[in-house]
Amino acid sequence: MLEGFTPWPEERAAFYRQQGCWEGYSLGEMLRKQAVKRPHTIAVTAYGQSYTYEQLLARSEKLAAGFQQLGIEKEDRVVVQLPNTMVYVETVFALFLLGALPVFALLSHRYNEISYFCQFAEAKAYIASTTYQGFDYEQLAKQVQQVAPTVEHIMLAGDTDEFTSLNTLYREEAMQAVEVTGSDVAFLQLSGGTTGLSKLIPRTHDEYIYTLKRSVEICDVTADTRFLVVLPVAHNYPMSSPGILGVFYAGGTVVMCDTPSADEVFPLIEQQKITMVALVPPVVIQWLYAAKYRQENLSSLEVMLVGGAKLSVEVAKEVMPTFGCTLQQVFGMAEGLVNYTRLDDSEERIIHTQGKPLSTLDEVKVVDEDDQEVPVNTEGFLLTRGPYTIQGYYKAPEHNQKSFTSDGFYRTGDLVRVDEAGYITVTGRDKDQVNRGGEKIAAEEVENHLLAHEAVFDVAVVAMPDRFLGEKICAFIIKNKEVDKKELLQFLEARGLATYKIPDRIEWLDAFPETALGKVSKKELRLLIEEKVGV
Ligand code: AMP
Ligand code: DBH
Repeated sequence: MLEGFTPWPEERAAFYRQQGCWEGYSLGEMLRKQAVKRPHTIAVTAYGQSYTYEQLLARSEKLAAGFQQLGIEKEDRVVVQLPNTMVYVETVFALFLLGALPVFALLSHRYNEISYFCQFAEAKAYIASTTYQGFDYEQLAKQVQQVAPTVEHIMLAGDTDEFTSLNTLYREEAMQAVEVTGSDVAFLQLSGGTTGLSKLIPRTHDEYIYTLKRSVEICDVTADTRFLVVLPVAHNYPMSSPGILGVFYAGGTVVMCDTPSADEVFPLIEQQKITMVALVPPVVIQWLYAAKYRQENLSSLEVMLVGGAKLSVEVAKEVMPTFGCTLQQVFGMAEGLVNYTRLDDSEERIIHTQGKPLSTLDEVKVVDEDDQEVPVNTEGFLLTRGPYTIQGYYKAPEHNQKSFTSDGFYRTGDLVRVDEAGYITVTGRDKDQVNRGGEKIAAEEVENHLLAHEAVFDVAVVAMPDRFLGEKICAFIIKNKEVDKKELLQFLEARGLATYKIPDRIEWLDAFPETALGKVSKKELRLLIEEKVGV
């Protein structure tokens, strides 16, 4: 078993197997099954290139053979940082077939994050593009290589003199079979994090495939589904709720696009007869606006999933009349629990709630400060346990003590209300995080970087309301010598902090408001900035 993975208690594992949730096969096997069942159906279309299930499997196996020749083996960690492209899909399946574990980095991650993932996961390889949207990942790879001695291989999509080009790795010779079972860890997903750096989340094939199976049923994904992925595909949401993997599970077609911008996406929806999309709230707002002036025929759209951050009731109300499709709210987390409104729910429910758990075996508790359950329809902290919610973060025993109860419930850090029918409304958050349009940022991580600047005496990072993104990052700073905003932001960039973590606003204070216990009152700071921005 993978070191650093918190195993499931025997009894619960046996129960989930007996209930038929865990079926014992891997994501690689899932693709193999589809290649036999529907070899000639198009699995993926990306920028004019399409592969059938049979071709996708063949490409992934060839790449797996190349990885194998380099020495990539079962349980080796491989940091993958690729855009929404065919290569992404092939790479991820090649790793699944080998039982190697992709660590799903985002394109917006920089030196700070990538070097940490490589070091912490003791990655054997790092896979990225050469350049993408103006950023030089080859240069980043060079920097990472200096500080991550376990990284033996750097493979880039594109031409490279310095490193290995992925193009050169597709082998004609068959890969050697590797036994990968359902109980093996499939990959390491990232948590938004609440303290310092992101935690890594180990998910097994069994539990992940179970979420795909249920998501496909709930979202009515079939072999006729044409799913457009516009969000960064490495996120848990577009990957699995139902995401590209759910579509592969059902034998449908994934169409890839690397921007959610309506100007590019609307023509694609029309041409490709897209039936399903998964969006975050800011993108919905942009699309609603674009729908007023754009002329494309979007009538093929049947379902629009929206999740990752709270969708406001006002925006939710406009979706169905504007796009003529069903809105499906999804409230999930890379740690596990995923909730959906159901397609046949009343409009009232679809607009006002974030849905109910995907499985009847999900256990959901809403508790007060003392972990005592509160009555129905009362706000409290959401705890959860179930057939696909992790038992612990990867190699984080101390953090796990805090994030899980002694009987294995995950403390989500979300404030919710649950109604008589089990439908959840997200009402707030009890974690020190900013949710910037679906991207989660741990306040402490940004604070630590700012504290490293000599002019910063103290800092507190809080969420500030934003009409479009829902929340943006505001850093309150007490300085001990002259410094301006521009210098601080450049400082953060030079430290290699991911772009989405750079504060949107800096506010100077002489002292921080304090709680009765003498701690910085972030609540007061949030009120202060709310008043200032007046949203
Ligand atoms: P992570 O743990 O980083 O995968 O982020 C998951 C978190 O995103 C959840 O715990 C919520 O705080 C937030 N989230 C996801 N979907 C929604 C949603 N539909 N409404 C409100 N918050 C959401
Ligand atoms: O925000 C998330 O992490 C998320 C949202 C919706 C998620 O992981 C998911 C669905 O699976």
